[in-house]
Amino acid sequence: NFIQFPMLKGFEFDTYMTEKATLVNNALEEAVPLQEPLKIHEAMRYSLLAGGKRVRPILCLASCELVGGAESRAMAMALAVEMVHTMSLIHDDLPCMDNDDLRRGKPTNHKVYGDDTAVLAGDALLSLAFEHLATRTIGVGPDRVVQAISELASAVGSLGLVAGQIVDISSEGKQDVDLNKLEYIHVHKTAKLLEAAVVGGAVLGGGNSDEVERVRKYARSIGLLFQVVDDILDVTKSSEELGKTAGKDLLSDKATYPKLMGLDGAKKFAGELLATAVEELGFFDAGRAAPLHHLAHYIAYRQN
Ligand code: GRG
Repeated sequence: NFIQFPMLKGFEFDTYMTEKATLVNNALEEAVPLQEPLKIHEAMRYSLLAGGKRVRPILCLASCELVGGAESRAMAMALAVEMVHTMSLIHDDLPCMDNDDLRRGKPTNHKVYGDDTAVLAGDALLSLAFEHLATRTIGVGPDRVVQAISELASAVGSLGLVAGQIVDISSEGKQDVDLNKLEYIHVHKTAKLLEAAVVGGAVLGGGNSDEVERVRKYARSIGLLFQVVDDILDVTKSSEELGKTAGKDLLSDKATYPKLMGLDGAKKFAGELLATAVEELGFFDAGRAAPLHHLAHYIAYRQN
């Protein structure tokens, strides 16, 4: 890596991630205090504070700093994005969606609090995300705050996450999912929110329109990269586990990148997406771009 990308040298990425995640975790804890009605706030906090890599909020803060903004300007946006992400996971796990029992290593929200409370906890987090962004953003003019709110709203709605989810659900068990449809699902379910995080960070950090469009392209690439790598890991983990229990990729007939392009094809595509993301960062100061550069590599080379 360092030979291919010398600009990755001399930056303590692990320390950076730990410090930013701690900052985000403390701020989330404060943003959703335990208060009456206890049940709903407990359920919201249960999923929001259950760990998670905090990739989206860290991307948001890194993007703000890339364009020269103080991190505090994008903190409310970073938290809002994580609230939206968490609510989408709570709803995704419900029996009427994916019906999952475990999330972030713990029983899912509805398993602990019941379906009714889990739906409401998701709704409340979605609403709080926008309230928090609108009322807790500091040091930024109203035009930029409105722009950030609008980015997040469009990433979530019927042309964003919800679009990805409905097309995904409608495709279940069907054999007609080609590369175009697979890309549509992933761009909407995953890349849109990453895009809102990165673009929102740049907008609140004071970025000009050229800078904002550059980071948008970066985010679109790493958003899709995230999913392509997820699909690759499913296959590679499955083959490691073969002989014990076959991984889900081998058992399900769900379309994935390795299934549609072959494992080598999927790896090549991941490499191209990483290269596109890195190219966009080439237009910024290398030192300031180091965190986003490392984040792209982290997404490309993660092992889980
Ligand atoms: C957003 C209004 C609204 C409704 C939700 C259920 C739904 C519509 C959308 C599903 C979205 C979904 C579950 C997308 C998958 C996203 C994804 C890649 C999750 C894993 O993200 P990580 O690895 O997880 O960052 P952690 O736990 O580390 O945060």
